[in-house]
Amino acid sequence: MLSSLKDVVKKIARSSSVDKKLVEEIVRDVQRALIKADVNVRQVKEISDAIKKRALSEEVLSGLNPREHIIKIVYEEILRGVGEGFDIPLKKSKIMLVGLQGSGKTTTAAKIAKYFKDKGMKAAVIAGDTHRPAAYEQLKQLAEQAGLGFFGKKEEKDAVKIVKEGLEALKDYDVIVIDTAGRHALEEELIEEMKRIAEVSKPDYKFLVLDASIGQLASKQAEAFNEAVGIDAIVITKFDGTAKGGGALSAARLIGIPIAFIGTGEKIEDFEKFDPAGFVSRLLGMGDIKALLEKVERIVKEEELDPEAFLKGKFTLKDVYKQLEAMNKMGPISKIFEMLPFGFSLKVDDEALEMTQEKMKKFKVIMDSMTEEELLNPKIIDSSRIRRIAIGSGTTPQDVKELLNYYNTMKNLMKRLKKGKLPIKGLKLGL
Ligand SMILES: Nc1nc2c(ncn2[C@@H]2O[C@H](COP(=O)(O)OP(=O)(O)O)[C@@H](O)[C@H]2O)c(=O)[nH]1
Ligand SMILES: [Mg+2]
Repeated sequence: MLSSLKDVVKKIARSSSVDKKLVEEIVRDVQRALIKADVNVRQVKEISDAIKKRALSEEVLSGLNPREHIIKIVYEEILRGVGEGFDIPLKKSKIMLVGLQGSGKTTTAAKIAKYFKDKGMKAAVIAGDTHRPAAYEQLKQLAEQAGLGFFGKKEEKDAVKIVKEGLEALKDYDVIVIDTAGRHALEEELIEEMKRIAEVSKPDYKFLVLDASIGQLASKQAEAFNEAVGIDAIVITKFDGTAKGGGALSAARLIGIPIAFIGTGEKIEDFEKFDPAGFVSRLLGMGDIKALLEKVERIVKEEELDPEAFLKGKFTLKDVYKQLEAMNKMGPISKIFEMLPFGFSLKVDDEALEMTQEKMKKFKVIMDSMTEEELLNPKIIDSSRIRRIAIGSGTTPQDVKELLNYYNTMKNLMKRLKKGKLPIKGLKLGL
């Protein structure tokens, strides 16, 4: 869902220049993507207006190029439009789930308990849905499968009684998640039952389980449940199967209720804590860009490595030297490329590019034996120079040739990047 946002970021990254026309195009693309994802229209306008205004007026932060600057703005404004996360502390607690029938409560009950179990806590579930005949079996199976504590009574019709007994029976557990019955609509009988279960269980948290596929309707549902019983956080389910997931996200934001978790599939492990920043980065296909940018920034400071020169075709053995220094900190060149966004991963399986610590040291020693002229213009290094350099550095001519081979392979790679034969034309390292 919202996959077209990735294309927006790609478009920015591949653009040769950033101008008003590009900004307007980007704003239109963002609008289209958000509307397709069923985000509330007023919010779409707010987000796109803010992007446009900032992109056209804000000064580019020093250290960023104009493309990075625009991507940063898009990222920040979309993040602002997404609901907040809910940090649930890892301590003894009772969590009651509410929501309409079919929204994913029973599945989510097991998923939440499993989440805490994976953090090393004792977690259990209570089958508080007596409305749906199969609910007991469903939760029991899930609990068994995930190794969770379980309490339920198959024949009992009084949900309040089950919850009361369950809390007593499971009092040694750290986290207890209470599943409840839903209806097709929020009706009086359901509200009554939710209130009574809340009274006897005194939950630390009440989570509303919302099906993402209902899109913007999520906001009405959340409002109604919040009014009826009070909601601490939202769990959005079925995020995997819908193009309308933006609706539930924006609903949470509009109502001001944080999002605790997101369900992304039927299996118990298809579940994640909602982390807005990480979520939006992924939405935009930005990979580990933040980490990479920080790293590059640090290295540029330390080594005075010019990141632009790094990717330029005109590139001497002196740059190789700097690269080796940088690699010491960033890891091998193939890893650096893997960290680039847009799913761009360069298969660097060329043996010439393989770099070990040992080889790195040897290359540096060899370069230390070269003249300034040779470093700046490696073409002049013929076989007699190779012999001289090998002797001077205590290596073999074979070693010197290996370095030159590495240099040529790297130089070609840089040329291809510069010419745009690889899909990150004109990009600085880090974008
Ligand atoms: N694809 C997908 N299906 C889900 C997710 N959560 C629940 N479901 C499915 O939705 C259906 C209803 O879920 P259930 O937990 O029984 O909902 P309840 O009636 O609210 O208890 C079941 O078929 C679940 O497997 C999810 O995150 N993704
Ligand atoms: Mg259920």
